[in-house]
Amino acid sequence: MTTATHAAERTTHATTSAASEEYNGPDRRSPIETGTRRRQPVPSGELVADASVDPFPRKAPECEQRRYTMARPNILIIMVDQLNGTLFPDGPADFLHAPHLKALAARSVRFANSYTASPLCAPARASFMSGQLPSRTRVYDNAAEFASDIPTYAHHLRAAGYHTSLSGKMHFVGPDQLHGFEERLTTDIYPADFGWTPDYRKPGERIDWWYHNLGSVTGAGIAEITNQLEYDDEVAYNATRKLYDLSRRQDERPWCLTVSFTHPHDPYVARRKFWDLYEDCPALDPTVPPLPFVEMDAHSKRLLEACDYKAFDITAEQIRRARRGYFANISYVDEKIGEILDVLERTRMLDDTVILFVSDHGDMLGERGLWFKMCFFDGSSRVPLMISAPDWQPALVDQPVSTLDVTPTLAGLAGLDISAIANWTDGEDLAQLVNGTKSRSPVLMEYAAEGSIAPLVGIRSGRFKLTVCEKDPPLLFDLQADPRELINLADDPAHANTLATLLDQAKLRWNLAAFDAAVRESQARRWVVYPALREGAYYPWDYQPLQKAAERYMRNHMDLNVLEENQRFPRGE
Ligand SMILES: [Ca+2]
Repeated sequence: MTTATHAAERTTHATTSAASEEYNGPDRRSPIETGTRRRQPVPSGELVADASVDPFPRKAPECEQRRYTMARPNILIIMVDQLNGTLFPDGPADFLHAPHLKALAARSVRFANSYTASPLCAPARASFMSGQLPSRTRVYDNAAEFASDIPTYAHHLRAAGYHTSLSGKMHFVGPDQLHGFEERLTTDIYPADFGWTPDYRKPGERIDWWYHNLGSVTGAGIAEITNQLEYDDEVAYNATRKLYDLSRRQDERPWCLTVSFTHPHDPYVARRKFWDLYEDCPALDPTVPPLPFVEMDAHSKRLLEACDYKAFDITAEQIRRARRGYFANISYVDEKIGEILDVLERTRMLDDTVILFVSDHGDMLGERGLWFKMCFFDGSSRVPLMISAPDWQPALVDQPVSTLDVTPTLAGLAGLDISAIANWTDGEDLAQLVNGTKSRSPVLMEYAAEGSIAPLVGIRSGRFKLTVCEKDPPLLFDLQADPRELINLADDPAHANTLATLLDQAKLRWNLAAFDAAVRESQARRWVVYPALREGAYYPWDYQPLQKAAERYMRNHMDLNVLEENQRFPRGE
């Protein structure tokens, strides 16, 4: 057998082991042909993927072959989980040890009043990715399927020629674990199935095996490794590895990398190095002490009951320790973000990259006696949002905005035709706020998951925030006069006009009876399907990241001279 035949056989073998894609041989273009490429217009014609670098080479679809005339920035989305937006009044609060986020804030437009579309993980993320409210995505709760046919920013950008990838958490429920990403570098930290389905047929019933309880508060403290630390260590590593790959790949496409951490989500357990930073922290006590149960609004009472609050006697010291662990985990995530931004800078991509920092929802952190999220109070519903873009001057924007706005805003920054995606999103392009050409419409929120017995909807309009639920009296707060949301103005005759105006807006926007019926039908379907799927053999939808080890490092279907050159960045220095 000749050497050539051996080589051909090995190539055939590699093709087979790669499972799905044709292997076109190592890239034999010279380093000069493949070297410089930042912010180059994409030429028409087929793009050549370097299979030795990109683990998922794909033939360029037709849409990538369009001729782009403008330079398009790369996009790095850094997402965190459960980071309270009130701690980011203008970048990170002074007391937070977050040097990298503070540096990022200094180069960003900071949106001080940014709201999640829904204060719970899966609904928030489906809405964030699609720019659609939960009533439209039908991702009502943490176990509702995100349908594959709903366009996300990953679809929009990919169709326009972007390489799209995700390192970390997105809590997609259902068999589609990509939703427009070409690749995921890690699995998810949360289950992809229907197991966490709430049940509106049994209002007030606690589902003990998966509902939150206050054990996160009583168990706060120090640990060097936890389930969540293991995950985020992996997320950061894969993100930096991906950035190195993006810096040296042969693919001319701009990229959009989403890096999504699970911290500072509870449990409030942190590495000692970060815990120790907050020994003298001035913010360990909540600004609003626990409210007497009888004085709470109906939804807050339900949330406390859902958290089994009677089983816990929470002390002031436990509250301080929980908040300390939470702040420490902000510092942990800040360090990881620093590692990522450092690679971005050293690979010389920093100045051509839009960097967006956001959280899915907040955490009440013991304010008024509440923990976690699941309500529209600012601690739960407000999130940090900062955007650093090559053409945007750093600034602070006070006007309320939404995580729904991310999709149209990214589309605008990437040079897409916004009108082409406008029908697919409930959000608005924030460039209009940044350049002062348009103010934003009132910000909308929805919640229809655990702790609720019927959907809640919210409107933040100017200084006011209204919450409506068919089962509860309305809540109306003046965020300017009463930022802690302690005085419900819904019964105040002096604000009757404001209430009537906002209630009219809610009535125009939502049919709450139909919303409730849709949620109940979705839950009921899953209460049939999920128990059935747990009988007999179980086929998990949890994402299995493909490693393609035969396409990494040194392999004999590669020309090693070319490989060493292509895997180096920068070249020739
Ligand atoms: Ca979350």
